[in-house]
Amino acid sequence: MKTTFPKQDSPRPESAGAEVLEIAQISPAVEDVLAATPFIDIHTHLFAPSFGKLGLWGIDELVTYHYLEAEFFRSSHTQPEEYFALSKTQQANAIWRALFVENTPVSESTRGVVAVLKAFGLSTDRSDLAEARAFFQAQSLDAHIRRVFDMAGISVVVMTNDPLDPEEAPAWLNGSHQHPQFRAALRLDRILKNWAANWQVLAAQGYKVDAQASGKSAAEVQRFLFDWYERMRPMYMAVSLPDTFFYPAETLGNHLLAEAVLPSCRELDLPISLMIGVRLQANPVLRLAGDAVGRADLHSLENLCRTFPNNRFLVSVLSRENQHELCVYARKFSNLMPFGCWWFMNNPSIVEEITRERIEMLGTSFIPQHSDARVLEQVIYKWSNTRRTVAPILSNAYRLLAEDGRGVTRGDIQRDVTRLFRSNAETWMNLNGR
Ligand code: FIX
Ligand code: ZN
Repeated sequence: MKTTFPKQDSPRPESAGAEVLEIAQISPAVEDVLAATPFIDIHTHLFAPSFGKLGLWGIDELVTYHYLEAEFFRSSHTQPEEYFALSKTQQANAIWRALFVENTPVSESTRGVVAVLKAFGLSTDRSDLAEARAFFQAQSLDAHIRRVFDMAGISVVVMTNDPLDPEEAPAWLNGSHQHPQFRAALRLDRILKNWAANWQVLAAQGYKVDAQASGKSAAEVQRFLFDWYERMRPMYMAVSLPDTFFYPAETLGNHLLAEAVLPSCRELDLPISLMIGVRLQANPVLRLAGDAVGRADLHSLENLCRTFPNNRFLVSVLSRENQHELCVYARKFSNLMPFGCWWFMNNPSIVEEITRERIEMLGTSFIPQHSDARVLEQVIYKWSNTRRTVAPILSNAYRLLAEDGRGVTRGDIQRDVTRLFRSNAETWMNLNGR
C-alpha cells in the first residue's frame, strides 16, 4: 500500500526544452506550458451524460449558481421565499437583471459567467438571456462536453457521487456509468455526518447495521463500501466536515471513520478526501447558498495522519486561517496531500496567497486547484482563472531560482506543471490503475 509520495523521479529532461531560459523567456514559457497541459480536475459536482438531468449545464444553470444566488440577495429586494417560488428561467432572469444589468458584474462569480459567454462568442452585455438560451439549446451534450473540456484545458474530472442520494443511487443500481472523462468519488457525508437519518437505508438494502452503529455495523458498512467500490470504481472516498470536527472524539462519525471507512480505504488502496471547515446552513433560507465557513482545529489532521500512517489523506480546508497550518502539516506527514482552494477560498486574491505559500513551503508536492464546478461550462472560467493566477506565481519562483544561481529550462517547467496539475493526482488516486 503506497502511503508516501509515489516516486516521481523524472530526471531533468536532456532533449528538447533543455536549454536554460533567459529571465525574459520564463513567463511566456510558463504561460505556454500551462495552456498546453491538460489538467485533472479532482473535485467537481459534474455528472457524466449518462446521469441525464443530474448533470447541470447551460445559461440558466450558470446564472442561478448558488454563488450568484448569495450575491443576488444582496442586490435585490426579492426575498428568498419569493425567489425559490420562481421557475428556473424566472430565477435566471431576475439574477441577470440584478447582477449583470442593474450592476457591473465585477465579482469573481459574475465575471465567470461573462467569461463563459465570451468564450462561446456570445454577447456579454445584453439586457436579457434570449441569445444565450438559443445558443445553449442548440448544443448536443456529448459534443458540447468535449468542446467545453478542450476550452477549459482539462482531460478528466472527478465527480461527487453519493450512494445514498435518492436521485443518484438508482442510476448506479440500474446501470454502469463508466466514462473516461468523468471518474467517480464515493461521497460519505450521509454516513459519517448523519447516520441517524440514514442507517435504515443501509438496513433496507440488507446491511446488518443499527442506529448506534454497534456490533457488526462497522463491518457491514465496510461491506457496503466494497459493494459501491465495485459499482463506481471511485478515485477516492470523500466527506466534507464542519469547522467543529475533531478527531479523536467519542462520536459515531469518528467511530465509523476509524472502524469502517479508513480500513476500507487501506484495503482498496484509496485515499480519503477530507474537506474541512464548512458551517452548513448558517442561513437556511438561502438553501445551497446558505452555507458558511469556520476555522477548524487542525490538530485532528495531525492525529489522523499520525494514527493512520497507511492511509492517504487528500485535504482541502475552507477557512483562510487554516491554510498555513495545512501547509505545515503537509511538511510533517507525507500521507497528507493538500489540494485546491475550496469554495470561499476560490477567489484570485486568495488563490494567489495560498498558492505562493504552498510553492514556498511544499515545492511542487501539492495539488493547486480543483474547480468544484456544479455547472459544466464553469470549468472554462474556473481553470482560465487558475492559469491566469498561477502563471505569475510560477514565473516568479523560477526567476528567483535563476537569480539564486540555477537556470530554468522549458523541460523543468513542463515537469513541474505536469506534477502539480496531473501526476500528483494521478498517482495519489491511482487514476490509471482503476
Ligand atoms: O461539500 C462540497 O463539496 C462543497 O464544494 C459544496 O457543497 C458547495 O456547495 C460548493 O458548491 C462549493 O463550491
Ligand atoms: Zn464540492
